[in-house]
Amino acid sequence: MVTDKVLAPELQSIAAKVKAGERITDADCLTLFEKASLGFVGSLANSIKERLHGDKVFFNRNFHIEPTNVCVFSCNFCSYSKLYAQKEDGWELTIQQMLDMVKKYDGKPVTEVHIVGGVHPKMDLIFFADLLKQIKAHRPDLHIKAFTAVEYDYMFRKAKLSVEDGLKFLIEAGLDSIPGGGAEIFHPEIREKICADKVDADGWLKIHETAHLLGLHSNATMLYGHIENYTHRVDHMRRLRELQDRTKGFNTFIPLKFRNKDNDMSNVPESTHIEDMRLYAIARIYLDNFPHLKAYWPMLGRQQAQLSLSFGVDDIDGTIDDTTKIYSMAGSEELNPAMSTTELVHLIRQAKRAPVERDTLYNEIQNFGKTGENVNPDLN
Ligand code: V47
Ligand code: SF4
Repeated sequence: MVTDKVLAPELQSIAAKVKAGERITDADCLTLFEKASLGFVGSLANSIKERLHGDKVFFNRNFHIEPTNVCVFSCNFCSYSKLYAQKEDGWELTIQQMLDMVKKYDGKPVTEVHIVGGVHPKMDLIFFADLLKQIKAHRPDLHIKAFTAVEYDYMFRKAKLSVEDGLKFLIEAGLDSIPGGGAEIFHPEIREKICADKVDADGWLKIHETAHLLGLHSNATMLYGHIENYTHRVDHMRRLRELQDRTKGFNTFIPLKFRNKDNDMSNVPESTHIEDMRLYAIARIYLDNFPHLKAYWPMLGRQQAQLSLSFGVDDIDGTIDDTTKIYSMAGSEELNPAMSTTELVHLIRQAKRAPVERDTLYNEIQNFGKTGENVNPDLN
């Protein structure tokens, strides 16, 4: 428990708000970043997580398709992309190759495909609509979570379509929801230094708002732990909280820890584990209108992801099945990210939580229960 007596008055006031279920202000959030210990924010965040979800921790059975790593943009933190001019180093998958990847999962209980990649000038709206249609025709029950706001912005501008018309076109083709990538840090002071040439904050937020108004759900990310300071983090989360107040369309907030291998920011040190956990906890406290907080284990590493379950996190993404390269190329210790359902269940149970398999929209598929309960012989 948090003991009010030994706390600075501003921390006492924040603790009182959290206990009463009240929203904290931007200034409170900054105070937490500047002054609060890991134990203090962790205890508050865990109480919020338990109020929302009890001892449940969610995961899903999913795989990724990365259509290309060729990209017209040049984000300084990106270890993954190859410029269009040097595309001999990159890959470009055909629709048939991507469909074959989907077919590999025939008869397997995956519920989601996550499609995201570089921004290739020749892969346009028609190409991707065709991809979505063919995936849906082959496996109608597979949820397609596809393309970041950065990819949409480029695709729709090239097709000379409004965001609304472009999204409607892709929904018609089979799009089910939108992942949270491309948000990075919204504040222009930082955005101009790390990813100057891609969609700006207003463009990113407009695409998500339009998607929400069309009935889609989406996620939101924040790339943290590089050259941003605490006020930039608060600004980023404020913009997300404001949009969520209007639309309620976000499912999950996903902080993404900056990894510094083989990119133009390799001189910037990575954040410490303590700062990582403090950030998860503060995000859980501040983003009171986000139902879920995700620790993306391929990026954070499985042990840190497990630890984050005590700091407000209620979701650790999914099985992945070694189908993403973004993080291994950027220096994550997870070189071939794949976890069987058995491993995910075990990892969550070790943290004394109850693993719950969900679909993309957080409908519960199976509650495996805490250690020793509901042991299912068919975990894989
Ligand atoms: O936008 C790129 C990040 C994101 C690095 O919605 C890096 O469920 C750290 O958004 N260090 C794409 N991060 C991935 C993404 C995502 C991942 C998992 C789940 C979901 C979801 C979304 O990857 C990019 C960028 O922020 N990224 N390079 C790097 N060096
Ligand atoms: Fe391209 Fe995305 Fe990498 Fe930026 S982060 S260079 S948009 S692949």
